[in-house]
Amino acid sequence: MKKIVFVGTAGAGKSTLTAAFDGWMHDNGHDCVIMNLDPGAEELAYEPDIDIREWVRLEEVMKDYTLGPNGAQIVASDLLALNMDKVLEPIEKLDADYLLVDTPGQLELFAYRQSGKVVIDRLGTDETVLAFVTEPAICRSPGGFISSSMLFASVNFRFEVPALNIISKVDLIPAEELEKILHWAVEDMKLYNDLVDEDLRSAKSLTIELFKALQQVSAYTEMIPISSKERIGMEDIYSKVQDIFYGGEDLDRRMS
Ligand SMILES: Nc1nc2c(ncn2[C@@H]2O[C@H](COP(=O)(O)OP(=O)(O)OP(=O)(O)O)[C@@H](O)[C@H]2O)c(=O)[nH]1
Ligand SMILES: [Mg+2]
Repeated sequence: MKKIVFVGTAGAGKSTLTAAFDGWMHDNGHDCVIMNLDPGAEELAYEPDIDIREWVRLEEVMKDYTLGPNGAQIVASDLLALNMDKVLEPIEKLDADYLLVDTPGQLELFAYRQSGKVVIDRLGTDETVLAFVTEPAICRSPGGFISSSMLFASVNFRFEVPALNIISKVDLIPAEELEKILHWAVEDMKLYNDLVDEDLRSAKSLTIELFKALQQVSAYTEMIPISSKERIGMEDIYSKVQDIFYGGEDLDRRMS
């Protein structure tokens, strides 16, 4: 079973995309199941086949450890790592080609504490692709784009599995603005010129140095524009995932 793990900044649209992509997969005859790894999720737009909340719930962690929401997020993140055996056990019984994994909003907890690393290692690095989700509110300015690219590079560095760079909620921005962002991702000199023109005051020289560092490690990579609301870009995600796992050959065609 191949795994697609949706990670990204808080509120970027990971859960909504998990639901929309699941819907698209089923409508197009592809087989997939969903795992929710967010212990704090209140309402989800999908029905998870495996749900961390059966073992760890943020509200209960707050009560049991007498913690506020932030402290409880940290404990919940560590409990997630400790409960991975139980969470992964049901996967064996699920018969599907793809597992979609929705992760908690606190990217820094998931990515930099133990939990994310344990999850990815246990899912199997050879069978896993990361779907990094950012949104226009974060990356619509050149400086914001650099920050988002840093996060993308950092998640890549941490997990060492192939990653897609997804920009969500594109229904919220005009087409020409989206074009500009997508251009930055593949033409770094365009990004550089817009960065130089941006009014960043004292942060400018730092941002330019970061731009260069990211350029050196080839962190600027093509972005996949999607809107879960309007179901745009789902096929693009699927075909990129196919490219990664099968060199572009469609699994369903391969099996038939
Ligand atoms: N316009 C628009 N809104 C979206 C889209 N995707 C998600 N949203 C909205 O963005 C908000 C956050 O979406 P979620 O899917 O909960 O984001 P998340 O990344 O799972 O959030 P956390 O798990 O809390 O970090 C919700 O209000 C969604 O309705 C989209 O494609 N278009
Ligand atoms: Mg979510």
